Amino acid sequence: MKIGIDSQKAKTLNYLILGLGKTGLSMVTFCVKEGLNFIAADSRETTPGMELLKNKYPNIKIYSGSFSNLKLEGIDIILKSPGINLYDPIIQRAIEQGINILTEIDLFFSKVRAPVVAITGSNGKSTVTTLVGLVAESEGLNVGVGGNLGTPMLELINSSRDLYVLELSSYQLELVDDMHGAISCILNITPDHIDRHKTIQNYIASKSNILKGASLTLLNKDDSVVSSIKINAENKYFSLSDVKKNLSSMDAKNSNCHISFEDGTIAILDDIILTGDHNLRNIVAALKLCKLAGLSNESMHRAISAFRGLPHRCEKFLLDKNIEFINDSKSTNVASTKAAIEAHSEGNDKSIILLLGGLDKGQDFSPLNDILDLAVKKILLFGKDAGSIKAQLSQSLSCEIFDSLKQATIKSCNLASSGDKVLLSPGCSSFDEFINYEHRGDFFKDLIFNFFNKDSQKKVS
Ligand code: UMA
Ligand code: ADP
Repeated sequence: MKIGIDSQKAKTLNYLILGLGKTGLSMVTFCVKEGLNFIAADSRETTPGMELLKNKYPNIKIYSGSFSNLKLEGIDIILKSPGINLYDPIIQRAIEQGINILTEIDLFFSKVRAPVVAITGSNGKSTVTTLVGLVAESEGLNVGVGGNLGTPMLELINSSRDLYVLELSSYQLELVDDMHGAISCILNITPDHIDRHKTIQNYIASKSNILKGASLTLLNKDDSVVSSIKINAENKYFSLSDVKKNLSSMDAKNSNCHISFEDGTIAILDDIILTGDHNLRNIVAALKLCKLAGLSNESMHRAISAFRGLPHRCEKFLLDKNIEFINDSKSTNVASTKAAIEAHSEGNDKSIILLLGGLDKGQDFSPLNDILDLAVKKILLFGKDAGSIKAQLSQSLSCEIFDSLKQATIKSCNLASSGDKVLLSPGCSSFDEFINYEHRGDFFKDLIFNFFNKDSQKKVS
């Protein structure tokens, strides 16, 4: 049984904040503001967050170093950062000792009264969260947009907010049991983060927590895992197949292709800049969420028509020799690589040169074989797990292994000819070579611009 953080009792308890990254620091600020008794801990000896904390709050007690020596006596509640694994011995020890484990989500809902739209899924979270936020802004609302997207949710809290839009990861949702009337959405579920959650069932369970205590839920009817989740709240579905059915009938009548609700047209398809079915699916989900949140068709139309997509998600550049380069560095799982290939293939013309690799997180790459065979002329594998990925791909595919993304990219520049598409959609995490996916994508872009001696390049979306 969790202790409500807003109860009278809250100020009499002792809290332990675990992890001093972005989330940990936001929980420190929250606790200071609420006058709660706490200590903070990080398993690293020193972190940038720790230094910040020491300067800002010199009197706070900070523990640093292995959690195995951290005593839990006297602690009533642990406030866990998302990066700390549920299976970490300290969490298991706390559970055995009957200590309550809360997260930023519990703290967030103890303070927030404005409506909350909460979005999870294996892919598309950032795109859909951003889009819903842009529609709300276009409506003139004071909207807080963040969560896993970058700004910790506790930093968004402001009593003058009209709406919050949160991207939530499986790490953040792992322990959640009440979403306090949010409008919650699961976009899709495909295997990811199994190294963290141990089984796909645990991963699905974690994502499904977003539905607990929601007032309205929106699920993807076309996703077999998502559509079979049992729900108690009032549920709505979104479906690309339904939209496509409408599109083809409208096509037949030779009228404009558009996305409509019963009360009006929201978007003309030709005005949408993003490419690929996966993005159309994201747009449909975002629009349905906006509708559920009471936003107007006009604001949706304005925001959707202006949205150019986020950096590092199928970001396209047209360089010399009519070669298109696509930076999809945010692709860190097999499903997102598949979506990117599908979005950029035209029939079976095999015009794609794919850069794939990094840390494979134990994923199965064989589901890519069919689309690779159909649409990809050459696969340039790079990074730590290039060898094990190659072993899972069909032998008939043309693959070459490189030690680094740099080598693979230079090869792609030399190889590509007019009409080709060089696609960096690594399907893997980046930490073997880079700080994060942004670092990987920027590195790729710098390399190709230098190769073609371009100071500035023509961005096509
Ligand atoms: N730490 C420990 N022990 C551990 C693990 C971590 O002490 O066992 C410490 C680290 O030393 C570090 C701190 O915890 O000092 C980092 O905390 P964290 O890993 O929880 O990360 P934050 O800096 O708080 O950032 C988190 C999210 N990170 C993770 O979930 C890993 C960010 O998502 C999010 O943007 C941010 O909160 C704001 O909400 C990043 C991410 O990679 C982008 N998310 C994953 C994904 O998208 O796939 C889930
Ligand atoms: P997330 O926040 O869930 O990681 P993003 O919007 O940042 O989602 O996109 C991450 C990656 O997934 C990118 O490579 C993008 O092209 C791809 N992607 C986006 N939406 C979808 C979707 N609905 N299905 C599959 N892949 C997607």
